[in-house]
Amino acid sequence: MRILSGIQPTNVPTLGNYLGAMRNFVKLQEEYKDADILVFVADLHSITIPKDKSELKKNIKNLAALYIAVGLDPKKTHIFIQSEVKEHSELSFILECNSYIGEMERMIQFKEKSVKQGQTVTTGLLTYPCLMAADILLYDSNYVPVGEDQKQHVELTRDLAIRFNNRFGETFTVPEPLIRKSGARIMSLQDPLHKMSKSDPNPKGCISLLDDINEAKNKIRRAVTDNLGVMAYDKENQPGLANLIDIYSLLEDINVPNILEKYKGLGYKEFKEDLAEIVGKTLEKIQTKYNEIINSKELDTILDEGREYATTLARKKINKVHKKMGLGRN
Ligand code: ATP
Ligand code: LTN
Repeated sequence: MRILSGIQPTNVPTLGNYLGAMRNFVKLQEEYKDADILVFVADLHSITIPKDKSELKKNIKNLAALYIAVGLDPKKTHIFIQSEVKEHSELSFILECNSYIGEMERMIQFKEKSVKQGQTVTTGLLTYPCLMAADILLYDSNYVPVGEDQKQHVELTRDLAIRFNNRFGETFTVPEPLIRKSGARIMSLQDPLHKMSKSDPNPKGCISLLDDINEAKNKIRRAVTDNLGVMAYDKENQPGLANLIDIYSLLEDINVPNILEKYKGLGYKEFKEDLAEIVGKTLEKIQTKYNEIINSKELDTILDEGREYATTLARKKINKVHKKMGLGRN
């Protein structure tokens, strides 16, 4: 059984990325001991919206180091950089030729992101789901852990796999998305109706995994709540507080009723102070490991191993695809 996922290296990952994605990869590593797990840095995906060269370089390396810093064990999980395995681009083009423009235009993420881009929407932003399908299908992935927002792309991947198999004969495994119910959506600390996002222009709303620890704690202390003053979990009327309770619950592995019981009769201040400490400790642990690895030879060795492992699997699959379709001489 194979599990595969990736994250785009745009800015530094946030506490939302950690709780909604990265930490789940670590859990899967423990839960599915026999699975073959591949986790990659989706750098080709990130250039669908043009990026500054040196920023991109830095973010790619940071994300790779953070995968290890949050607990991915390179002995169990193969970690690699997407653009270093050329077969991703190769299969992506082939899938573009087996999909329809209408299918791409229907993707919710394309609609949302293209509105934001105005006149400068790249062709790559439109064909992005074919690249994501290539990432998944190259490795016969059975399960793809993603957030709710990526479900539609995995469903499209299934359609493309089934279509290709019907047309050219059995070639690809049809994957399934793996979506966790809790921790799916961490909200901005300044605007709890919007999700915490790496590209949020307001840095106070978002905690990055590499934030200065004291600054991060202050962001929790200053998080927007409400003036009701009652410790309750009410997403509609107290969305800011509910978001903080979610973060607390996920980081400490305590359920919501137990948190409410613990802080019954106390003010937000005590609760926020404790949460600030918890967030601080989490970041400290991650950053200690990150600092150890970021400039080490070990990181390069891990990424080399990941690239070699992925390339072997991907090359085999591409050769099969060429044969099935009649490309090349063999
Ligand atoms: P961007 O702002 O660049 O679009 P993002 O921070 O929204 O980025 P993505 O790169 O789109 O994050 O997502 C990486 C992974 O993190 C996905 O699996 C996504 O579902 C998850 N994720 C992103 N933001 C959150 C959040 N606020 N809460 C929980 N999970 C999140
Ligand atoms: N599109 C995803 C990142 C991503 C991915 C993948 C996730 C690229 N390729 C393959 C799972 C499988 C995102 O923006 N979060």
